[in-house]
Amino acid sequence: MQFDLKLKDPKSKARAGVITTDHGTIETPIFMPVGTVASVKGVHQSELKDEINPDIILGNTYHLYLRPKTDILEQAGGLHKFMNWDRNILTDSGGYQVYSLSGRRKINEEGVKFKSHIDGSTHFFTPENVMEIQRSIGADIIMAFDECTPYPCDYNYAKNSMHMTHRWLKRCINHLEKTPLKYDYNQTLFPIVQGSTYTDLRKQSAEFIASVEAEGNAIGGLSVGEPAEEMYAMTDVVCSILPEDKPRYLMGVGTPINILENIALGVDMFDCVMPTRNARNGMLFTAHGTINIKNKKWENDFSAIDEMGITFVDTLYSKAYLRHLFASKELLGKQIASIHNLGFYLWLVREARKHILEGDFAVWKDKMVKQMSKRL
Ligand code: PRF
Repeated sequence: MQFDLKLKDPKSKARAGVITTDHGTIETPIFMPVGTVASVKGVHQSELKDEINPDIILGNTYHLYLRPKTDILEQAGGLHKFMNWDRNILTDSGGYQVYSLSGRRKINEEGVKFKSHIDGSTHFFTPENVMEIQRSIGADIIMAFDECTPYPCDYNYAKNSMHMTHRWLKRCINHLEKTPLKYDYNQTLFPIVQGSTYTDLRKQSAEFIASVEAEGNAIGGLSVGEPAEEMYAMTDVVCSILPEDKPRYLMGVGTPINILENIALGVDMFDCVMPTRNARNGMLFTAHGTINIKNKKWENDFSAIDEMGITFVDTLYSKAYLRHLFASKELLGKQIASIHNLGFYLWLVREARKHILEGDFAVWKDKMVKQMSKRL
């Protein structure tokens, strides 16, 4: 993997770059649509490619390991072939998904014992077997096994957990070296900074992560319920320590506003279920604010879903029609809203990149944050 930093914004810490892997280039800043179980929910691969056009999508080790299971993915020739997606894929390690299981898991130094959300069966994830599973899935970028601490988190818990995440990282690196590639392209491991909302721990973690000299670095443990200002403060501290010439990925973030604010702090990569999950609940993101399409006020509004027309659904259908689909619980409503929201998120990061390259990112960002704060 290679990262070329093209330009740094002089008025903020935003950057524009290009990541190159065996599955092509990724222009940064980038938003990665989430395809947890080998599907970006409600969106065809053709729509994803032609309309939304991300250079990379995300999959989840935890989910894919439980279903369809790694042997099926291996038989298919890896996740790319299984789901017919020939661009980049990143897989999360399961550190976060297992953490979300709270009542159904037990963490110790060796790893995490958890119960499947599908059939209640017991499984054990370790840094070692998570590397092997990610070799079988075959994503281009794979994540270290970490513990994502909850918010709020007691200082001592956060400190001990951070050190365990660091020890787990060493185990991931050692084991990955011994585990051969399964397919004919490379994979790159990203380590993850933790440290909850404590500045000293975040600094310590960022320094440790930087010291392993990975090809890209991630920031975890944020957007777990803390106020946005605390998240920004932590991102800022961590980005000031992580190497400038490597991409930085902020995991599980966030709203369109969170994304712009974190781009301004030096983050290059994002993922979040928000555009698709909120779409399925009838919430649309636009450049002028958010829309609850289920609201009665849209009942006889026959204007386009979004005049900007970023994707085909935006001008093909009216707000009144989309509201009707939600009122009637039609599947098509969720599909339309998902395409719209993902199209908007990808538009947003591409515009951010354009403004970084044109030199007016900071001004544009402030204008967009103001506009997008509205509820329509
Ligand atoms: N760790 C991992 N995945 C994640 C997170 C984390 O801390 C987060 C936190 N927002 C989202 N996804 N492995």
